[in-house]
Amino acid sequence: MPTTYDAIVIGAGISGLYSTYRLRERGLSVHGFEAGSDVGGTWYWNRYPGCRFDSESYTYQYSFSKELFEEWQWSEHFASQPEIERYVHYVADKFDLKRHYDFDARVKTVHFDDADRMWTVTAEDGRSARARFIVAGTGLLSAFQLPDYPGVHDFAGLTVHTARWPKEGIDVSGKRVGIIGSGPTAVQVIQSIAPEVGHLTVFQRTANWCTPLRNRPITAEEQRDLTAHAAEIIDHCKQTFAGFMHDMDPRASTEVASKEERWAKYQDLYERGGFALWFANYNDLFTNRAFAEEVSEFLAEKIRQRVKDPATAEKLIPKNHPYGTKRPPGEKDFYEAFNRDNVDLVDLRATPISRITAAGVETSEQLYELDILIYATGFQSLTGELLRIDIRGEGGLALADKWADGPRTNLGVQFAGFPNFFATMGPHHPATFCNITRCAETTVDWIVDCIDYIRAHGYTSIQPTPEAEEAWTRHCYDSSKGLIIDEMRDSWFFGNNNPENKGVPRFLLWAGSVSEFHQVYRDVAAAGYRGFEFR
Ligand code: NA7
Repeated sequence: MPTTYDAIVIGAGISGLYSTYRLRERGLSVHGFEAGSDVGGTWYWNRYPGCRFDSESYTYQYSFSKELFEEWQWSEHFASQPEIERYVHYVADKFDLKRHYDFDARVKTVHFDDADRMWTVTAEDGRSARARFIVAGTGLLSAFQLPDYPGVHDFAGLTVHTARWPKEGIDVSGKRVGIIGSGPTAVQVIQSIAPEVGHLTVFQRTANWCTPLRNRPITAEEQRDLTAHAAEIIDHCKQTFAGFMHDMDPRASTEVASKEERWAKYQDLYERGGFALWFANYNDLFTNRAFAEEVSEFLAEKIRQRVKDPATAEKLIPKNHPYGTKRPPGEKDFYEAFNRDNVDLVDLRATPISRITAAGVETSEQLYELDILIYATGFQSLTGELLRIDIRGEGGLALADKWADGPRTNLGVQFAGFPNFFATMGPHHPATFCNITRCAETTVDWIVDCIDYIRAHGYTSIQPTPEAEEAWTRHCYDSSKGLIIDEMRDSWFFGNNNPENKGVPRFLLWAGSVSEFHQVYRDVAAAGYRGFEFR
Protein backbone atom coordinates (compact mmCIF):
# COMPACT_ATOMS: atom_id res chain seq x y z
CA MET A 1 0.00 0.00 0.00
CA PRO A 2 1.53 3.36 -0.97
CA THR A 3 2.37 5.84 1.79
CA THR A 4 -0.20 8.59 2.33
CA TYR A 5 0.83 12.24 2.64
CA ASP A 6 -1.14 15.43 2.96
CA ALA A 7 0.25 16.70 -0.35
CA ILE A 8 2.23 15.47 -3.33
CA VAL A 9 4.29 17.86 -5.40
CA ILE A 10 5.20 16.89 -8.95
CA GLY A 11 8.48 18.48 -9.98
CA ALA A 12 11.56 19.82 -8.24
CA GLY A 13 11.98 22.92 -10.38
CA ILE A 14 11.43 26.53 -9.36
CA SER A 15 7.72 26.26 -8.46
CA GLY A 16 7.82 22.63 -7.24
CA LEU A 17 10.60 23.23 -4.73
CA TYR A 18 8.94 26.33 -3.42
CA SER A 19 5.63 24.44 -3.07
CA THR A 20 7.36 21.75 -1.05
CA TYR A 21 8.96 24.38 1.17
CA ARG A 22 5.71 26.26 1.79
CA LEU A 23 3.50 23.19 2.33
CA ARG A 24 5.94 21.76 4.85
CA GLU A 25 6.15 25.12 6.59
CA ARG A 26 2.35 25.06 7.02
CA GLY A 27 2.62 21.69 8.72
CA LEU A 28 1.59 19.39 5.88
CA SER A 29 3.39 16.14 5.19
CA VAL A 30 4.74 16.44 1.64
CA HIS A 31 6.21 14.06 -0.87
CA GLY A 32 7.67 14.95 -4.24
CA PHE A 33 8.23 13.11 -7.53
CA GLU A 34 10.86 14.38 -9.95
CA ALA A 35 11.72 12.87 -13.33
CA GLY A 36 15.29 14.16 -13.21
CA SER A 37 18.03 12.74 -11.04
CA ASP A 38 18.17 15.94 -9.03
CA VAL A 39 16.58 19.34 -8.47
CA GLY A 40 16.45 22.16 -11.03
CA GLY A 41 13.56 21.48 -13.41
CA THR A 42 14.17 23.59 -16.52
CA TRP A 43 17.67 24.31 -15.22
CA TYR A 44 18.36 20.61 -14.75
CA TRP A 45 17.26 19.53 -18.24
CA ASN A 46 18.41 22.46 -20.38
CA ARG A 47 22.19 22.15 -20.06
CA TYR A 48 23.03 22.80 -23.70
CA PRO A 49 25.98 25.05 -24.56
CA GLY A 50 25.22 28.73 -24.06
CA CYS A 51 22.09 28.19 -21.94
CA ARG A 52 21.50 31.22 -19.73
CA PHE A 53 18.82 33.52 -18.32
CA ASP A 54 17.11 36.13 -20.41
CA SER A 55 15.86 37.68 -17.14
CA GLU A 56 18.38 39.71 -15.16
CA SER A 57 19.66 37.20 -12.58
CA TYR A 58 18.64 39.27 -9.55
CA THR A 59 15.07 39.63 -10.85
CA TYR A 60 14.62 35.87 -11.24
CA GLN A 61 15.85 34.60 -7.88
CA TYR A 62 13.52 33.57 -5.06
CA SER A 63 12.49 36.36 -2.72
CA PHE A 64 10.75 34.38 0.03
CA SER A 65 13.77 34.20 2.37
CA LYS A 66 15.56 37.34 3.40
CA GLU A 67 18.57 35.31 4.43
CA LEU A 68 18.79 33.49 1.11
CA PHE A 69 18.33 36.79 -0.62
CA GLU A 70 21.26 38.31 1.21
CA GLU A 71 23.54 35.29 0.95
CA TRP A 72 23.46 34.58 -2.77
CA GLN A 73 25.40 36.75 -5.19
CA TRP A 74 25.24 36.23 -8.94
CA SER A 75 28.42 36.55 -10.95
CA GLU A 76 26.76 37.82 -14.14
CA HIS A 77 23.80 40.00 -15.05
CA PHE A 78 22.37 37.04 -17.02
CA ALA A 79 23.66 33.93 -15.27
CA SER A 80 24.52 30.79 -17.20
CA GLN A 81 22.88 27.39 -16.62
CA PRO A 82 25.67 25.94 -14.44
CA GLU A 83 25.42 28.87 -12.04
CA ILE A 84 21.61 28.73 -12.02
CA GLU A 85 21.73 25.00 -11.31
CA ARG A 86 24.16 25.67 -8.44
CA TYR A 87 21.72 28.23 -7.10
CA VAL A 88 18.78 25.80 -7.16
CA HIS A 89 20.92 23.21 -5.33
CA TYR A 90 21.92 25.84 -2.80
CA VAL A 91 18.27 26.64 -2.11
CA ALA A 92 17.24 22.97 -1.92
CA ASP A 93 20.12 22.18 0.47
CA LYS A 94 19.66 25.26 2.62
CA PHE A 95 16.01 24.38 3.23
CA ASP A 96 16.58 20.63 3.26
CA LEU A 97 14.09 20.01 0.47
CA LYS A 98 15.73 17.11 -1.39
CA ARG A 99 14.81 14.58 1.29
CA HIS A 100 11.14 14.93 0.38
CA TYR A 101 11.66 13.77 -3.19
CA ASP A 102 11.79 10.56 -5.15
CA PHE A 103 14.19 11.36 -8.00
CA ASP A 104 14.40 9.56 -11.37
CA ALA A 105 10.68 9.18 -10.83
CA ARG A 106 8.76 10.30 -13.93
CA VAL A 107 5.08 10.42 -13.02
CA LYS A 108 2.96 8.19 -15.23
CA THR A 109 -0.50 8.34 -13.62
CA VAL A 110 -2.34 10.65 -11.23
CA HIS A 111 -5.72 9.11 -10.39
CA PHE A 112 -8.53 10.34 -8.18
CA ASP A 113 -10.41 7.82 -6.06
CA ASP A 114 -14.10 8.76 -5.82
CA ALA A 115 -14.60 6.59 -2.73
CA ASP A 116 -12.17 8.28 -0.37
CA ARG A 117 -11.49 11.38 -2.51
CA MET A 118 -7.74 10.83 -2.41
CA TRP A 119 -5.23 11.01 -5.25
CA THR A 120 -2.75 8.26 -6.11
CA VAL A 121 0.41 9.21 -7.97
CA THR A 122 2.44 6.47 -9.65
CA ALA A 123 5.80 6.83 -11.33
CA GLU A 124 6.89 4.88 -14.43
CA ASP A 125 8.96 2.53 -12.28
CA GLY A 126 5.99 1.77 -10.00
CA ARG A 127 6.89 4.01 -7.05
CA SER A 128 3.64 5.38 -5.73
CA ALA A 129 2.11 7.60 -3.03
CA ARG A 130 -1.32 8.93 -2.06
CA ALA A 131 -2.43 12.37 -0.93
CA ARG A 132 -5.43 14.65 -0.56
CA PHE A 133 -3.73 17.51 -2.42
CA ILE A 134 -1.68 17.53 -5.63
CA VAL A 135 0.51 20.43 -6.72
CA ALA A 136 1.78 19.99 -10.27
CA GLY A 137 4.91 22.10 -10.61
CA THR A 138 5.51 20.63 -14.03
CA GLY A 139 6.51 23.82 -15.83
CA LEU A 140 5.27 25.36 -19.05
CA LEU A 141 8.01 24.33 -21.46
CA SER A 142 9.03 20.87 -20.26
CA ALA A 143 7.56 18.38 -22.72
CA PHE A 144 10.22 18.56 -25.42
CA GLN A 145 9.30 17.74 -29.01
CA LEU A 146 10.98 16.19 -32.01
CA PRO A 147 9.53 17.06 -35.42
CA ASP A 148 7.57 14.36 -37.23
CA TYR A 149 9.80 14.25 -40.31
CA PRO A 150 9.98 10.86 -42.02
CA GLY A 151 13.04 8.98 -40.78
CA VAL A 152 13.40 11.11 -37.64
CA HIS A 153 14.85 8.09 -35.81
CA ASP A 154 17.04 6.94 -38.71
CA PHE A 155 20.05 9.24 -38.28
CA ALA A 156 23.16 7.12 -37.67
CA GLY A 157 25.16 9.88 -35.99
CA LEU A 158 24.44 11.46 -32.61
CA THR A 159 20.93 12.91 -32.22
CA VAL A 160 20.15 15.22 -29.30
CA HIS A 161 17.31 17.53 -28.29
CA THR A 162 18.58 20.62 -26.48
CA ALA A 163 16.33 19.82 -23.48
CA ARG A 164 18.11 16.46 -23.06
CA TRP A 165 21.72 17.55 -23.47
CA PRO A 166 23.87 14.97 -21.65
CA LYS A 167 25.52 15.97 -18.37
CA GLU A 168 28.91 14.88 -19.63
CA GLY A 169 28.54 17.24 -22.60
CA ILE A 170 29.04 16.55 -26.29
CA ASP A 171 32.34 17.00 -28.06
CA VAL A 172 31.43 19.03 -31.15
CA SER A 173 34.98 20.03 -32.04
CA GLY A 174 35.79 19.44 -35.66
CA LYS A 175 32.42 17.72 -36.24
CA ARG A 176 29.81 18.30 -38.94
CA VAL A 177 26.89 19.55 -36.87
CA GLY A 178 23.34 20.37 -37.96
CA ILE A 179 20.78 22.23 -35.85
CA ILE A 180 17.05 22.39 -36.57
CA GLY A 181 15.21 25.35 -35.03
CA SER A 182 15.86 29.06 -34.63
CA GLY A 183 14.16 30.01 -31.38
CA PRO A 184 15.87 31.39 -28.25
CA THR A 185 17.45 28.01 -27.51
CA ALA A 186 18.91 27.55 -30.98
CA VAL A 187 20.31 31.09 -30.93
CA GLN A 188 22.16 30.38 -27.66
CA VAL A 189 23.53 27.10 -29.03
CA ILE A 190 24.56 28.46 -32.43
CA GLN A 191 26.59 31.39 -31.12
CA SER A 192 28.28 29.12 -28.55
CA ILE A 193 29.33 26.21 -30.74
CA ALA A 194 30.04 27.98 -34.03
CA PRO A 195 33.72 28.60 -33.17
CA GLU A 196 34.22 24.97 -32.07
CA VAL A 197 32.54 22.84 -34.71
CA GLY A 198 34.10 21.71 -37.95
CA HIS A 199 31.00 22.84 -39.81
CA LEU A 200 27.57 24.02 -38.67
CA THR A 201 24.42 23.88 -40.80
CA VAL A 202 21.50 25.85 -39.37
CA PHE A 203 18.09 24.67 -40.59
CA GLN A 204 15.80 27.64 -40.08
CA ARG A 205 12.05 27.57 -40.66
CA THR A 206 11.24 30.96 -39.12
CA ALA A 207 13.75 33.74 -38.61
CA ASN A 208 13.52 35.57 -35.29
CA TRP A 209 14.12 39.14 -34.16
CA CYS A 210 17.17 38.62 -31.93
CA THR A 211 18.51 41.46 -29.80
CA PRO A 212 21.71 41.81 -27.77
CA LEU A 213 21.46 40.47 -24.25
CA ARG A 214 24.44 42.59 -23.09
CA ASN A 215 25.50 40.09 -20.48
CA ARG A 216 28.54 41.05 -18.39
CA PRO A 217 30.04 40.26 -15.02
CA ILE A 218 28.52 42.02 -12.02
CA THR A 219 31.19 44.34 -10.64
CA ALA A 220 31.81 44.74 -6.90
CA GLU A 221 30.25 48.18 -7.01
CA GLU A 222 27.18 46.90 -8.86
CA GLN A 223 26.90 44.09 -6.33
CA ARG A 224 26.87 46.54 -3.43
CA ASP A 225 24.11 48.46 -5.14
CA LEU A 226 22.13 45.31 -5.96
CA THR A 227 22.40 44.06 -2.39
CA ALA A 228 21.24 47.40 -1.04
CA HIS A 229 18.23 47.48 -3.37
CA ALA A 230 17.44 43.79 -3.78
CA ALA A 231 13.99 43.93 -2.19
CA GLU A 232 13.06 47.08 -4.09
CA ILE A 233 14.01 45.44 -7.38
CA ILE A 234 11.71 42.50 -6.66
CA ASP A 235 8.86 44.78 -5.59
CA HIS A 236 9.36 46.83 -8.70
CA CYS A 237 9.17 43.71 -10.92
CA LYS A 238 5.76 42.95 -9.47
CA GLN A 239 4.48 46.30 -10.76
CA THR A 240 5.75 45.92 -14.32
CA PHE A 241 3.93 44.40 -17.27
CA ALA A 242 5.71 41.03 -17.33
CA GLY A 243 7.58 40.85 -14.03
CA PHE A 244 10.91 42.00 -15.45
CA MET A 245 12.66 45.14 -14.29
CA HIS A 246 11.72 47.08 -17.43
CA ASP A 247 8.93 49.66 -17.44
CA MET A 248 6.85 50.27 -20.55
CA ASP A 249 7.04 53.88 -21.69
CA PRO A 250 3.84 55.60 -20.51
CA ARG A 251 3.51 57.05 -24.01
CA ALA A 252 2.17 55.39 -27.12
CA SER A 253 4.46 55.57 -30.16
CA THR A 254 1.84 57.74 -31.84
CA GLU A 255 2.42 60.44 -29.21
CA VAL A 256 6.02 60.83 -30.36
CA ALA A 257 5.80 62.68 -33.64
CA SER A 258 9.42 62.55 -34.69
CA LYS A 259 10.81 59.37 -36.21
CA GLU A 260 14.30 60.48 -35.13
CA GLU A 261 13.18 60.58 -31.51
CA ARG A 262 11.57 57.14 -31.72
CA TRP A 263 14.61 55.74 -33.48
CA ALA A 264 16.91 57.16 -30.76
CA LYS A 265 14.80 55.38 -28.18
CA TYR A 266 15.09 52.03 -30.02
CA GLN A 267 18.85 52.53 -30.13
CA ASP A 268 18.95 53.25 -26.41
CA LEU A 269 16.89 50.14 -25.62
CA TYR A 270 19.01 48.05 -27.99
CA GLU A 271 22.08 49.19 -26.04
CA ARG A 272 20.44 48.45 -22.70
CA GLY A 273 19.95 44.78 -23.53
CA GLY A 274 17.81 42.08 -21.93
CA PHE A 275 14.15 42.53 -22.82
CA ALA A 276 14.42 46.34 -22.77
CA LEU A 277 13.36 46.75 -26.41
CA TRP A 278 10.35 44.51 -25.77
CA PHE A 279 9.20 45.63 -22.35
CA ALA A 280 10.48 49.22 -22.02
CA ASN A 281 9.26 50.41 -25.40
CA TYR A 282 6.25 52.63 -26.16
CA ASN A 283 3.18 51.05 -24.69
CA ASP A 284 1.37 50.24 -27.96
CA LEU A 285 3.98 47.72 -29.15
CA PHE A 286 1.54 44.83 -28.87
CA THR A 287 -1.42 46.52 -30.51
CA ASN A 288 -0.07 48.89 -33.15
CA ARG A 289 1.21 46.99 -36.15
CA ALA A 290 2.73 50.02 -37.88
CA PHE A 291 4.82 50.74 -34.81
CA ALA A 292 5.91 47.09 -34.41
CA GLU A 293 6.93 47.17 -38.05
CA GLU A 294 8.96 50.31 -37.49
CA VAL A 295 10.89 48.58 -34.69
CA SER A 296 11.34 45.64 -37.09
CA GLU A 297 12.76 48.02 -39.69
CA PHE A 298 15.22 49.30 -37.07
CA LEU A 299 16.31 45.73 -36.30
CA ALA A 300 16.49 44.69 -39.95
CA GLU A 301 18.99 47.49 -40.45
CA LYS A 302 21.10 46.10 -37.59
CA ILE A 303 21.04 42.62 -39.11
CA ARG A 304 22.14 43.98 -42.50
CA GLN A 305 24.99 45.83 -40.77
CA ARG A 306 26.13 42.78 -38.85
CA VAL A 307 25.81 40.01 -41.46
CA LYS A 308 28.29 40.42 -44.30
CA ASP A 309 26.58 38.33 -46.99
CA PRO A 310 23.42 40.24 -48.07
CA ALA A 311 21.60 37.07 -49.13
CA THR A 312 22.19 35.48 -45.70
CA ALA A 313 21.16 38.69 -43.96
CA GLU A 314 17.86 38.68 -45.87
CA LYS A 315 17.21 35.09 -44.78
CA LEU A 316 17.85 36.07 -41.16
CA ILE A 317 15.37 38.96 -41.31
CA PRO A 318 11.88 37.73 -40.31
CA LYS A 319 9.36 38.33 -43.07
CA ASN A 320 6.24 36.79 -41.53
CA HIS A 321 5.98 38.52 -38.17
CA PRO A 322 6.90 41.91 -36.75
CA TYR A 323 9.08 42.39 -33.69
CA GLY A 324 7.48 41.61 -30.35
CA THR A 325 5.06 38.94 -31.49
CA LYS A 326 7.32 36.05 -30.46
CA ARG A 327 9.67 35.87 -27.49
CA PRO A 328 12.77 37.64 -28.88
CA PRO A 329 15.96 35.63 -28.42
CA GLY A 330 18.77 37.39 -26.57
CA GLU A 331 22.14 37.11 -28.28
CA LYS A 332 25.78 38.14 -28.15
CA ASP A 333 27.34 37.34 -31.50
CA PHE A 334 24.64 35.22 -33.11
CA TYR A 335 24.57 37.26 -36.33
CA GLU A 336 28.36 37.33 -36.58
CA ALA A 337 28.33 33.49 -36.46
CA PHE A 338 26.96 33.60 -40.02
CA ASN A 339 30.07 35.53 -41.17
CA ARG A 340 32.17 32.48 -40.37
CA ASP A 341 33.30 30.18 -43.19
CA ASN A 342 32.20 27.12 -41.23
CA VAL A 343 28.54 28.17 -40.75
CA ASP A 344 25.75 27.85 -43.35
CA LEU A 345 22.10 28.79 -43.18
CA VAL A 346 19.39 26.72 -44.87
CA ASP A 347 16.03 28.41 -45.31
CA LEU A 348 13.46 25.66 -44.79
CA ARG A 349 10.67 27.80 -46.29
CA ALA A 350 12.54 27.74 -49.62
CA THR A 351 13.88 24.20 -49.36
CA PRO A 352 11.87 22.16 -46.82
CA ILE A 353 13.22 19.09 -45.11
CA SER A 354 11.93 16.02 -46.91
CA ARG A 355 13.33 13.44 -44.48
CA ILE A 356 16.05 12.54 -42.05
CA THR A 357 18.33 9.80 -43.32
CA ALA A 358 21.11 7.74 -41.75
CA ALA A 359 23.60 10.24 -43.22
CA GLY A 360 21.92 13.50 -42.24
CA VAL A 361 19.18 15.92 -43.28
CA GLU A 362 17.69 15.80 -46.74
CA THR A 363 15.91 18.89 -48.05
CA SER A 364 14.08 19.37 -51.34
CA GLU A 365 17.45 20.52 -52.68
CA GLN A 366 20.19 18.32 -51.26
CA LEU A 367 21.41 15.96 -48.55
CA TYR A 368 23.44 17.55 -45.73
CA GLU A 369 25.74 14.91 -44.28
CA LEU A 370 26.27 15.27 -40.53
CA ASP A 371 27.98 13.73 -37.50
CA ILE A 372 25.68 15.36 -34.93
CA LEU A 373 22.06 16.49 -35.33
CA ILE A 374 20.71 18.92 -32.71
CA TYR A 375 16.97 19.46 -32.37
CA ALA A 376 16.23 22.88 -30.88
CA THR A 377 12.61 22.38 -31.84
CA GLY A 378 10.93 23.45 -28.62
CA PHE A 379 8.13 21.98 -26.58
CA GLN A 380 4.51 20.89 -26.50
CA SER A 381 3.98 24.18 -24.76
CA LEU A 382 1.87 24.68 -21.65
CA THR A 383 -0.34 21.60 -22.08
CA GLY A 384 2.26 18.93 -22.87
CA GLU A 385 3.69 18.51 -19.40
CA LEU A 386 0.19 17.73 -18.04
CA LEU A 387 -1.22 15.84 -21.02
CA ARG A 388 1.74 13.45 -21.11
CA ILE A 389 0.67 12.23 -17.64
CA ASP A 390 -2.46 10.07 -17.42
CA ILE A 391 -4.44 12.39 -15.10
CA ARG A 392 -7.94 11.22 -14.18
CA GLY A 393 -10.33 13.10 -11.94
CA GLU A 394 -13.85 12.43 -10.64
CA GLY A 395 -15.63 9.52 -12.32
CA GLY A 396 -12.40 8.61 -14.13
CA LEU A 397 -12.57 11.76 -16.29
CA ALA A 398 -9.30 11.98 -18.25
CA LEU A 399 -7.72 15.43 -18.48
CA ALA A 400 -6.88 14.68 -22.13
CA ASP A 401 -10.61 14.18 -22.85
CA LYS A 402 -11.62 17.26 -20.90
CA TRP A 403 -9.12 19.30 -22.92
CA ALA A 404 -9.87 17.66 -26.28
CA ASP A 405 -11.02 21.03 -27.65
CA GLY A 406 -8.40 23.06 -25.80
CA PRO A 407 -7.57 23.59 -22.16
CA ARG A 408 -10.27 24.63 -19.68
CA THR A 409 -9.26 25.99 -16.30
CA ASN A 410 -10.20 28.47 -13.65
CA LEU A 411 -7.37 30.98 -13.17
CA GLY A 412 -5.10 28.45 -14.86
CA VAL A 413 -4.72 26.83 -11.48
CA GLN A 414 -7.57 24.30 -11.19
CA PHE A 415 -9.79 22.26 -13.50
CA ALA A 416 -13.44 21.34 -12.75
CA GLY A 417 -13.71 17.63 -12.03
CA PHE A 418 -10.19 17.47 -10.57
CA PRO A 419 -10.68 18.33 -6.88
CA ASN A 420 -7.64 19.49 -4.94
CA PHE A 421 -5.44 19.29 -8.05
CA PHE A 422 -3.48 22.51 -8.47
CA ALA A 423 -1.19 23.46 -11.37
CA THR A 424 1.41 26.15 -10.81
CA MET A 425 2.07 26.95 -14.45
CA GLY A 426 -0.40 25.32 -16.79
CA PRO A 427 -2.29 26.83 -19.72
CA HIS A 428 -4.24 30.04 -19.10
CA HIS A 429 -2.24 30.64 -16.00
CA PRO A 430 -1.57 34.34 -15.63
CA ALA A 431 2.03 33.56 -14.63
CA THR A 432 3.04 32.03 -17.92
CA PHE A 433 3.92 35.32 -19.59
CA CYS A 434 5.80 36.37 -16.50
CA ASN A 435 9.39 36.38 -15.28
CA ILE A 436 8.78 32.92 -13.87
CA THR A 437 9.89 33.11 -10.24
CA ARG A 438 8.15 36.41 -9.68
CA CYS A 439 4.77 34.88 -10.46
CA ALA A 440 5.52 31.33 -9.28
CA GLU A 441 5.98 32.58 -5.72
CA THR A 442 2.62 34.38 -5.80
CA THR A 443 0.87 31.36 -7.28
CA VAL A 444 2.31 28.90 -4.79
CA ASP A 445 1.48 31.23 -1.88
CA TRP A 446 -2.09 31.41 -3.20
CA ILE A 447 -2.36 27.62 -3.48
CA VAL A 448 -0.94 27.05 -0.01
CA ASP A 449 -3.23 29.71 1.52
CA CYS A 450 -6.14 28.03 -0.22
CA ILE A 451 -5.19 24.63 1.23
CA ASP A 452 -4.95 26.27 4.66
CA TYR A 453 -8.41 27.74 4.16
CA ILE A 454 -9.83 24.33 3.24
CA ARG A 455 -8.36 22.74 6.32
CA ALA A 456 -9.32 25.60 8.62
CA HIS A 457 -12.94 25.40 7.47
CA GLY A 458 -13.16 21.64 7.76
CA TYR A 459 -13.67 21.16 4.00
CA THR A 460 -12.19 18.21 2.18
CA SER A 461 -11.89 19.61 -1.31
CA ILE A 462 -12.02 22.55 -3.69
CA GLN A 463 -12.60 22.74 -7.42
CA PRO A 464 -13.83 25.40 -9.85
CA THR A 465 -17.52 25.86 -10.52
CA PRO A 466 -18.29 25.03 -14.17
CA GLU A 467 -19.51 28.61 -14.68
CA ALA A 468 -16.31 30.19 -13.36
CA GLU A 469 -14.21 27.81 -15.43
CA GLU A 470 -16.18 28.66 -18.56
CA ALA A 471 -15.85 32.38 -17.88
CA TRP A 472 -12.07 32.27 -17.24
CA THR A 473 -11.47 30.03 -20.25
CA ARG A 474 -13.45 32.33 -22.54
CA HIS A 475 -11.72 35.35 -21.03
CA CYS A 476 -8.27 33.86 -21.75
CA TYR A 477 -9.09 32.84 -25.32
CA ASP A 478 -10.50 36.33 -25.89
CA SER A 479 -7.58 38.09 -24.22
CA SER A 480 -5.39 37.86 -27.32
CA LYS A 481 -8.00 39.64 -29.47
CA GLY A 482 -6.84 43.02 -30.65
CA LEU A 483 -3.19 42.09 -30.15
CA ILE A 484 -0.90 41.70 -33.16
CA ILE A 485 0.03 38.16 -32.03
CA ASP A 486 -3.54 37.10 -32.68
CA GLU A 487 -3.13 37.79 -36.40
CA MET A 488 -0.22 35.30 -36.62
CA ARG A 489 -0.83 32.61 -34.01
CA ASP A 490 2.50 31.03 -34.81
CA SER A 491 4.44 30.81 -31.53
CA TRP A 492 4.42 28.55 -28.51
CA PHE A 493 2.09 31.11 -26.91
CA PHE A 494 -0.52 29.46 -29.16
CA GLY A 495 0.94 25.96 -28.99
CA ASN A 496 1.69 26.29 -32.71
CA ASN A 497 3.63 23.02 -32.74
CA ASN A 498 1.40 21.18 -30.22
CA PRO A 499 0.06 17.97 -31.73
CA GLU A 500 -3.28 18.12 -29.91
CA ASN A 501 -4.11 21.38 -31.68
CA LYS A 502 -4.32 19.58 -35.00
CA GLY A 503 -3.22 22.73 -36.81
CA VAL A 504 -5.67 25.06 -34.99
CA PRO A 505 -3.50 27.13 -32.63
CA ARG A 506 -5.27 28.45 -29.55
CA PHE A 507 -4.09 31.16 -27.18
CA LEU A 508 -2.64 29.35 -24.16
CA LEU A 509 -1.63 32.37 -22.08
CA TRP A 510 -3.52 35.19 -20.48
CA ALA A 511 -2.74 38.58 -21.94
CA GLY A 512 -2.96 40.57 -18.74
CA SER A 513 -0.21 42.31 -16.81
CA VAL A 514 1.59 40.90 -13.80
CA SER A 515 0.07 43.50 -11.49
CA GLU A 516 -3.43 42.57 -12.76
CA PHE A 517 -2.59 38.92 -12.11
CA HIS A 518 -1.68 39.68 -8.51
CA GLN A 519 -4.93 41.63 -8.14
CA VAL A 520 -7.11 38.88 -9.65
CA TYR A 521 -5.61 36.26 -7.34
CA ARG A 522 -5.96 38.52 -4.29
CA ASP A 523 -9.58 39.40 -5.10
CA VAL A 524 -10.67 35.80 -5.63
CA ALA A 525 -9.14 34.71 -2.31
CA ALA A 526 -10.55 37.74 -0.46
CA ALA A 527 -14.02 36.85 -1.74
CA GLY A 528 -13.79 33.39 -0.13
CA TYR A 529 -12.41 31.82 -3.32
CA ARG A 530 -15.13 33.12 -5.58
CA GLY A 531 -15.68 30.78 -8.53
CA PHE A 532 -14.62 27.68 -6.62
CA GLU A 533 -16.81 25.22 -4.73
CA PHE A 534 -15.90 23.44 -1.52
CA ARG A 535 -16.99 20.12 -0.20
P1 NA7 B 1 10.72 27.72 -29.39
O1 NA7 B 1 10.80 29.16 -29.10
O2 NA7 B 1 9.38 27.08 -29.40
O3 NA7 B 1 11.45 27.48 -30.79
C1 NA7 B 1 11.40 26.26 -31.44
C2 NA7 B 1 12.08 26.39 -32.76
O4 NA7 B 1 12.03 25.14 -33.45
C3 NA7 B 1 11.39 27.41 -33.67
O5 NA7 B 1 12.38 28.05 -34.42
C4 NA7 B 1 10.52 26.51 -34.54
O6 NA7 B 1 10.19 27.06 -35.78
C5 NA7 B 1 11.45 25.34 -34.72
N1 NA7 B 1 10.74 24.14 -35.13
C6 NA7 B 1 9.78 23.48 -34.45
N2 NA7 B 1 9.35 22.43 -35.16
C7 NA7 B 1 10.07 22.45 -36.31
C8 NA7 B 1 10.09 21.64 -37.45
N3 NA7 B 1 9.26 20.60 -37.58
N4 NA7 B 1 10.95 21.95 -38.45
C9 NA7 B 1 11.77 23.02 -38.34
N5 NA7 B 1 11.80 23.82 -37.28
C10 NA7 B 1 10.96 23.54 -36.28
O7 NA7 B 1 11.62 26.88 -28.37
P2 NA7 B 1 13.00 27.29 -27.70
O8 NA7 B 1 13.49 26.07 -27.01
O9 NA7 B 1 13.90 27.95 -28.67
O10 NA7 B 1 12.62 28.36 -26.63
C11 NA7 B 1 11.58 28.10 -25.70
C12 NA7 B 1 11.53 29.13 -24.63
O11 NA7 B 1 12.58 28.83 -23.72
C13 NA7 B 1 11.79 30.54 -25.01
O12 NA7 B 1 10.68 31.27 -25.33
C14 NA7 B 1 12.44 31.10 -23.76
O13 NA7 B 1 11.44 31.43 -22.85
C15 NA7 B 1 13.18 30.00 -23.21
P3 NA7 B 1 8.76 27.82 -35.97
O14 NA7 B 1 8.95 29.17 -35.32
O15 NA7 B 1 7.70 26.99 -35.27
O16 NA7 B 1 8.58 27.88 -37.43
